[in-house]
Amino acid sequence: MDQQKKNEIFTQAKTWILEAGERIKSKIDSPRSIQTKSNPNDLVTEMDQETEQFFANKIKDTYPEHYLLGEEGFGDEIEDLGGTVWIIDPIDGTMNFVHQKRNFAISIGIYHEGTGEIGLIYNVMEGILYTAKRGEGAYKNDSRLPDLSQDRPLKQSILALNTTWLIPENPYVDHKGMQELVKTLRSTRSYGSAALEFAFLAEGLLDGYLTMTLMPWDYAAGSILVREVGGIVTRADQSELDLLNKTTVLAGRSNIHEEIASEYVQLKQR
Ligand code: 2AM
Ligand code: CA
Repeated sequence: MDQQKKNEIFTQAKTWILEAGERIKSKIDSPRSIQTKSNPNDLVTEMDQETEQFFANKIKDTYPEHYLLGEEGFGDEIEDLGGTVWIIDPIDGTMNFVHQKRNFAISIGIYHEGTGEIGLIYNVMEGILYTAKRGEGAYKNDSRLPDLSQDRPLKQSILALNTTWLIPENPYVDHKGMQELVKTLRSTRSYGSAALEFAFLAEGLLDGYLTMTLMPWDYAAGSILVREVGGIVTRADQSELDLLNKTTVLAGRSNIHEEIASEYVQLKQR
């Protein structure tokens, strides 16, 4: 992507994400209707939909040649990542938005010919904007985030992991293997927003993040951010992410990623 174009798109995206954040913040105490999607705990509100519609209108007006892949379906039917594609989660962490009125984020990843060029994650209620442009580092508001590339022993590391993956009935994973993995760590955390988990990893508050199911809009921005600080992001089996389908995701500082990936392979062989 042409540098001047990239800077222009970045500036637009930043303006829009802050504006969308203000809209959400100003209505945080308004009554809202809550619906469920795939299951009774998969929540969606009119604010998720309004926010995605806001981005869809802005993108269509300003960049009619771009595509939008969004969680709430106001974007395009995307079959490949040709051209410029905005991958947006208008509210990542909707359950937190509904129950806690905090700990949610707007996530925007902008891809050009399949390559992640721009990532923005806005922690709305804290007013913290994480940004990254490929090859130019990652930022928390105006401060550049330091590199994550230094090794850290697994036994001194914190892994973002949802307790769902420790439940015996969960069909996606061998829960005993997962329990063994947990024992090798210092501790785990679960924030309820994948985008924030990537942002906290990029910030160095976490050393890794493992999850068995994520959708493209959950990690489109976060993966760009984490890679810009020298972290590794793949599927749990270390294969490449494809950004069009539901997938496992393993992210982390380099040695943690490698160690957890090899544990995961053993865990699958049990
Ligand atoms: P959401 O709030 O945008 O739905 C919660 O642990 C995290 O997982 C959030 O980032 C949430 O995004 C995401 N999530 C919720 N349900 C999911 C599903 N069925 N598949 C993948 N990701 C999901
Ligand atoms: Ca969402």
